[in-house]
Amino acid sequence: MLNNEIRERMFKLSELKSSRIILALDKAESLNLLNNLLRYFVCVKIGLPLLISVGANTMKSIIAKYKNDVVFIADLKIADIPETNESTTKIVKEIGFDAVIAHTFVGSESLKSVTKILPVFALVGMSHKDAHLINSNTEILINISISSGIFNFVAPATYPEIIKKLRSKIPNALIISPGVGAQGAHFGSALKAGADFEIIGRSITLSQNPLENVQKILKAHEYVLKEKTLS
Ligand code: BMP
Repeated sequence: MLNNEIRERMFKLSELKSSRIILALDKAESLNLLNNLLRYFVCVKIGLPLLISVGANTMKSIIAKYKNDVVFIADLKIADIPETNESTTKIVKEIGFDAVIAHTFVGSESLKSVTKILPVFALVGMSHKDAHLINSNTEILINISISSGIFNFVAPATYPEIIKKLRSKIPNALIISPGVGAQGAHFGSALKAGADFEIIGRSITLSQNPLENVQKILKAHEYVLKEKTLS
């Protein structure tokens, strides 16, 4: 899938499902959510702990089973020399993933070796407390992404100023954002700041009643999106 194809596919699924949720799956125990709640998610972001615990072959069959209903993003935060990045991305594509998340600080050549194989979401900020180094260099990281031909980004809901900066610098960027729910930012706050989708893990995966929580999140999103169209 090409960069603009993934964007189109995500917005099409979003409209079809009336959802702005990307489910973050990091543990094998949460895989049952794919059977039960997939109709509410636009993408499923598979984390490294899940991928290495189930292995490439199992992941391949999981993706094959659900690939028509959702976009699969490999959250490997790839960050290596161009040749190794290329080898990793080829395997990620072979498993069946539609896109991959990569670090930007490694530079343009490393990123280009990923993006020639799969659409990339470039990490230009992180959501945790001591993300100072990366978060104080977002401007440089955004420029590295642009020079690598990448306009899809991961930016943190816990630092909405980064999302705002990104949106004003690249009005047509595709922005996905973690940090809502378990990490403290309110549901809908990343959308309000300018993100297109919110990445949500534990608020759904650890919930006693995941469906109820998904519905709460969808309501919060609906409210924010309505306010945005009115303003
Ligand atoms: P949760 O909603 O449970 O906090 O999950 C957030 C997900 O997003 C996790 O899979 C985490 O690895 C990822 N993530 C993040 O939390 N912050 C970042 O800056 C980048 C991420 O990929």
